Amino acid sequence: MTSHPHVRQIRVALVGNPNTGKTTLFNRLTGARQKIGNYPGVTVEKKTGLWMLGGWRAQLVDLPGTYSMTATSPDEGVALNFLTGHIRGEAPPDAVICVVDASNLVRNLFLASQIADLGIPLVIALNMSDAAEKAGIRVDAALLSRRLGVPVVRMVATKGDGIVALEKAVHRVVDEKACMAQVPWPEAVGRAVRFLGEGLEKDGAQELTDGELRRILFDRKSTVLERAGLPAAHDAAPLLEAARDVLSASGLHPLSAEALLRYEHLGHLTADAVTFPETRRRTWTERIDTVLTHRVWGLLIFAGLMLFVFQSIYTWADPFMGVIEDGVSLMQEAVRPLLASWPTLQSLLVDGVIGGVGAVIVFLPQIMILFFFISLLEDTGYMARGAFLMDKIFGWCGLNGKSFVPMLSSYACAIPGILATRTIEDPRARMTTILVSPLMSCSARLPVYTLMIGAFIEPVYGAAIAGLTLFAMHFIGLAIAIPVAWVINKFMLGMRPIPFLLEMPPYRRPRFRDIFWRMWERAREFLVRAGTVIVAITIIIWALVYFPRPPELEQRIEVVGGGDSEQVEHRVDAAYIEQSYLARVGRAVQPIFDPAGFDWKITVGVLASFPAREVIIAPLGTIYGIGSDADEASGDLRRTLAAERWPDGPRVGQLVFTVPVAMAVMVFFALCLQCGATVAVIAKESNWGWAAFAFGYMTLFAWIGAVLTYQLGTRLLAG
Ligand SMILES: Nc1nc2c(ncn2[C@@H]2O[C@H](COP(=O)(O)OP(=O)(O)OP(=O)(O)O)[C@@H](O)[C@H]2O)c(=O)[nH]1
Ligand SMILES: [Mg+2]
Repeated sequence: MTSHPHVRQIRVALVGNPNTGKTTLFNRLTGARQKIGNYPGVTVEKKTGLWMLGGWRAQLVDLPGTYSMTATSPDEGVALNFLTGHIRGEAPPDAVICVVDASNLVRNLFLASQIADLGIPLVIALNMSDAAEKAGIRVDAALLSRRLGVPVVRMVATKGDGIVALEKAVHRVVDEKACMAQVPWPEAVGRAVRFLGEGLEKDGAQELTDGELRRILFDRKSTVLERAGLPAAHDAAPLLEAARDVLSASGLHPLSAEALLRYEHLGHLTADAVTFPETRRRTWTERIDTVLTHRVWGLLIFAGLMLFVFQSIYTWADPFMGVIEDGVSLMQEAVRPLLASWPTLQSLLVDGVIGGVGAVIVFLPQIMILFFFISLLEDTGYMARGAFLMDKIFGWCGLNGKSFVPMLSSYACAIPGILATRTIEDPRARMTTILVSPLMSCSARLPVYTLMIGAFIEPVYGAAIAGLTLFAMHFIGLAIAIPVAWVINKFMLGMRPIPFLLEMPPYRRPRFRDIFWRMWERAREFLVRAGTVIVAITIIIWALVYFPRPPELEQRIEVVGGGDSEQVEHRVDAAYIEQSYLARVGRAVQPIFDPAGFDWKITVGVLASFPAREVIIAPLGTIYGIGSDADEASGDLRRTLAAERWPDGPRVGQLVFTVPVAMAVMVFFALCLQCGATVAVIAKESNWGWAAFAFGYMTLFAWIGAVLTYQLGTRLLAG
C-alpha cells in the first residue's frame, strides 16, 4: 500500500460469537458509533473503520457474530466470505481479533480454532472479563496463551481495558504470523482431505488450502466450494460423498467429526487454564428469568411494560411539545409582519414552511422517548425475552422464532428490522418476516397517532384511554401480521416450522451514553427529514393550495357577505382553498376514501404521505394554516382540526373529525406501507416483485381497515 510510505497499513477483522462485544470494541478502537445491543445478531453487515495502533494504520472490519464457520444464515455468511476472501482474489486480513466471552470460553474458542485452520494470524480478546470474574470464573491468560500459541488479552471493551495490550498483540502476530495451535487431525481426515483436493483439482477447481478443503468436507453445504472456480455445470456431489466415505470408513461421522475433534482438543488445552467456582450459585439472570419468561407472569409483565411505555410516551412528551409549539408560533408571528408587503411570500414562509415543518417537529419529543425505551429494552437484554414470549404465543403461524427480534426492532423503524432478518437461516421464514415487518408500528407513525388521540380521544375519554388507544394502535399491526404470516407461509412459500434457537443474553446494566447517543441519532435523522423531504412536500402542497387566486373571487365574497373585516378575510381564505388546485385533486380522489369518512383534505394528506408517512402532519398544517385566521393557526393543529366542518355534500355543517374518523385515520396509517425507503429496502433484500406485493397488500388492508373502523364506529356510537 502506497499512500503513506512510513506508516505500515494492515487489515484486521473482528470476529467472534454473537453478542461478545465486537462492536463495542470496534467503536472504542475507531471512534465509530455503530449500533450495540445486548442480544445476538445486532450487527448484520460488515463495517469498516480506521484504527491507529502504535504507528500502524489498520483498516478494522467489524463482522456479524457467528458461532462457527459453517454459515447457515446470510449474516454469518458475511464473516465466512470475508475470511476466505482470497478465493475471489481478495487478500485475507493480516490478522483476526477473535473476541471471546470469558465466561463461555471453550464454546467461543471453537470458532477461533476454525479460523486457525485457515492460516490467518490471530489474537484472542478475552472480553467481558469483568462479568466472568464476578461469576467466579478465572482464566489464566498467560497459560492459555502458551497453550494456544497466540496472545490472549484480558479485556473489558465497555471500559476500554486491555486496549494497549491488544495493540501490542496485533503487532506481534502480524510480524510473527502467529497462528493458533491446530487440531491434531487424525490420519483419516488427512486422507479424506487429500482425496478431495486431488479430485477437485482434476475437475478444474483452483488450488485450495487444507483448511478450506476441510470446510468443504465438514460442512453440509459450503460456500467455499461454490466459489472454488469449478466449471458451472459440474456436480461435485459424488466426489464429496466419496471423500466423506473415507471418513466413515474409519468410524468418524462426517457431519459431527469436526465438532467432536475440535472440542476434544480445546478441552485438553483449556483444562487447567480455566477454573470455575466450586458451587455454582443461581445467577441473577436465571432468577429474573423464572418470572420474566414464565408463560403467564412473563406475558402479563410484557403487556404491562408495553402499556407503561406508551402511556409514558404520551404523557412525558406533553410539556416538551408545548414548548416547541410555542416556539413555532413565536417564529411565525415574528416573520409574518416582516413580509406584510409580499402576501404570497408571507404565506409560503409562514403558513407553508414554518407551519408545515413546525407541525411535524412538534412530535420529536415522542419519537425520542420511544427510542429511549426501545434502547433500554435492547440494552438490558429484555428484547430477547420479548422475542421468546412472542414465539410462545405466535410460533404456530410459521414464523421462525428468530423472526420476532426483527419484528420487535421494527417498532423503532422497519428498515433496520428488515436488515435484521439476515440472521434467519430459512430463506422462506426470512421472506415472510420481511413482508410482515412493515406492519409493526414504527416511530414515524407516532405523530399521526398522537395528533388524532390528542385532538379527539383524550378530550372525550381522558388521559388513561388516550394511552390505551396508543397502545392498541401499536398492537393492531402485530395482530394483523400473525395471520398474514400464516397465509404467506402456508399458501405462498410452503410452511416448515423451525425450532426456536436464540441465545438468551444475561441481563446487563444499560449504558446511558449509548442510549442517549441513539436517541440523538434518531432525532437528527427526523430533523433532516423535516428539513428536506418535508420542506419540499410542504412547498408543493402550499403552492397547490394557494393557487389559483382569481381576484374576482375576493370581490364576490365581500359583496355577498358582510360582517366585520376579520370574518370576511376568513371566508375569503376558505373560498380560495375550496377552489385551489389541491382541492380539485383532493375532490377527485376523495370518493375512494369517502367510505372511511375522509374529506378531501385528509385524502390529500394521505396521498402526500406515501413517500414518508410522518409527512401527513405538514400538509394538514399547511392546509389548515392557510384556511384559518392567524392566531387560531398558531401551532395548535389539534384545535384547528377539531373545529373543521364539512362545507358541502351530504354531511354539510357536520364536524369533519369525529371519533370514528380519527380512529379510521389512525388505522389507515397503522396498516399502510407509506414509506419509500422501506419499499426500496424490501426490494434490495429480495426483489421488486415482493416489494410491490408488500406495498399492495398493506395499502389494501389499510383501506379496508379504515373503512371498517369508520363504518362500525359510526354505527356503534349512533346506536
Ligand atoms: N460486562 C461487559 N459487557 C460488555 C463488554 N463488552 C460488551 N459488553 C456488552 O455486551 C453487549 C453486546 O455488545 P455488542 O458490541 O453489540 O456485541 P457484538 O459482538 O457486536 O454482537 P453482534 O453484533 O450481535 O454479534 C452490549 O450490551 C455491551 O454493552 C464487557 O467487556 N463487559
Ligand atoms: Mg456487533
